[in-house]
Amino acid sequence: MENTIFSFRQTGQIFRMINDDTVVTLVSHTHPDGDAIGSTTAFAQWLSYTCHDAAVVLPDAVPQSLSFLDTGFTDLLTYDRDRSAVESRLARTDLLICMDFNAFSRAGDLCGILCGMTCPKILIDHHLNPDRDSFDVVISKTDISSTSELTFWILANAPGMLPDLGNMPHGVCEALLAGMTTDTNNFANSVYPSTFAMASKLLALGVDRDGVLSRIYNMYRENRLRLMGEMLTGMKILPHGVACMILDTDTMEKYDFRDGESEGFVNMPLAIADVRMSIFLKADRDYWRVSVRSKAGTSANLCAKTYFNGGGHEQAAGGKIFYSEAGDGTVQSALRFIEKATDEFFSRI
Ligand SMILES: [Mn+2]
Repeated sequence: MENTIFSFRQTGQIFRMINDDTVVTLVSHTHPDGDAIGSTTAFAQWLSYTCHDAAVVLPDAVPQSLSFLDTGFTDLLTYDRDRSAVESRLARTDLLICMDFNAFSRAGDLCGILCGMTCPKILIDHHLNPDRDSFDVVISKTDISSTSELTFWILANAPGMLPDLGNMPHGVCEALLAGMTTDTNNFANSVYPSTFAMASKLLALGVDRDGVLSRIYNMYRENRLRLMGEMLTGMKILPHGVACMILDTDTMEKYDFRDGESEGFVNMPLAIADVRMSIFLKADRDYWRVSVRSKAGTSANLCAKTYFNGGGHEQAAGGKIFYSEAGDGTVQSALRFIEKATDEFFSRI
């Protein structure tokens, strides 16, 4: 039976870099999402299962809504909570595997440490424009649903994996399914034939998809839905079919907002026929965190890259608008900034 759709020539190279006593640390990006946490914990779990010393390090805490992915099977350390543990882990790391981001700058406060590490570094990612020069081995594929899917095909070719994947641990299967599900918005975008093939194989292996879906989508606090209502009520429709929603600190306080609770909000305005692009802003330290989603034919990536100090995928990207760029930190100035930027963007193309 043919069990691998993709086999990367680098897979053998990666596993040859991991000896019995290699200390492997898997790292992902700031504000980790389901794909970041799913892919790193799955890979770490496979390495532990095959008797290696593996741990996951993230710049920020795992949001409550995704905490089910932190099964405790391997260590998961976050730099915002436990700086010294992260620093000592990275200091004794022999091999760094960076997943679901394309450059060290996406690792926030960890960026400096990661850049300074002299051990071999591997990148496994599905974003555009990977910083190849910073890594010894790069597996970068953009026409794939998620890093979790990429990880699935890498593990399918891992030494010791049975041809029918029958020894892929249950926790690995669940984490990969969860990561792919969140990145595709439950099979709504970035879905390829390989994505269904992966899902099909995982189901055949007995993964409880209903359980995974229920843990991802049916475990939110009431506040998330109340906040969603307020965001949709306040949504602005700007010229050129641009929808904009802004979450400021006052509104966060009103709903006792917790990290991860605005996940998916940015997708909702695309349900409106005339909306071509949806932009969601969330207040952060001295900037607005920007999420951009677009319908086919409009490049969220180009818009985020040109105007919001960011980028990502063609239809899903992110970035930052510093309060100083927008004039000040008020909602009104942010809205004016978005209106001006998108007017220029759509007038140019
Ligand atoms: Mn991803």
